Amino acid sequence: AAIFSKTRADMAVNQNCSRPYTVFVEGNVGSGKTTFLEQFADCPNVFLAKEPVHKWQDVRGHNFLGLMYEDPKRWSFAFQSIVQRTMLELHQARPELPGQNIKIMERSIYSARNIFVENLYKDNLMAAPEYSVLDAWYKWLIENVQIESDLIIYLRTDPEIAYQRIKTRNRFEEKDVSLEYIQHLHELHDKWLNVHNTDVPKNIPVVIVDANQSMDLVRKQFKGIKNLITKNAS
Ligand code: DCP
Repeated sequence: AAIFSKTRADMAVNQNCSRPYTVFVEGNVGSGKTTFLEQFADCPNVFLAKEPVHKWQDVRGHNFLGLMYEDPKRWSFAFQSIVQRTMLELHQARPELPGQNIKIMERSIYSARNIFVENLYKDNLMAAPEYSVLDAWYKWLIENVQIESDLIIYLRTDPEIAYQRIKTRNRFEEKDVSLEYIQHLHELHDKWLNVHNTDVPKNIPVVIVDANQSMDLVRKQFKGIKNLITKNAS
């Protein structure tokens, strides 16, 4: 299948049947993660753990996503603290219905740390002391909390395409996001999942999907992935 530019998915056998086969969907802002997850909405054996962007937009009446984009130097630490906690909640969430032997998560605590926190720090939008606090929490969490993972699906887009999609969908908080910001996020995703594939989580297979095409064509590719996930989970 030409869509898999790199796959070690054959290794992705579910070692432990007492927990769901767990997939993280990763990719730049605007890469199509939400569309990908929608493909599984009607699958009775899939538990979807969607990223709670709406929660970040209303934390006791405060829109932390908006604050982060308006003034990242002031608010990115607070925002990423919230994200790290909500990602942990998603990692701990258990399937809600009997028979759900697959869990598909939008992003993970790994991308929050290795992509977004890293990028904010590198771009001087987060101060070194704040970065070290988040990093200390992150390290403690991944060492002391069991974070289940079996497969990563990387929806890979050219940054220009992700940027165009962000402009088209017109999420209010993202109105001033620059192409440069999206390029930086792209480089970090690639460094993490495409080029080196080192760092955490170790030994997890990565399937890379070319998510540059129109959403209709990308949807067709999803069918192959869906079969792969179902096969691995059974
Ligand atoms: N975000 C962030 N830091 C994180 C996670 C997300 O700054 N640790 C921001 C980036 C986006 C918004 O939150 O403005 C949502 O990001 P995602 O890329 O996770 O979700 P999308 O809805 O943009 O994904 P897609 O377009 O692929 O469906």
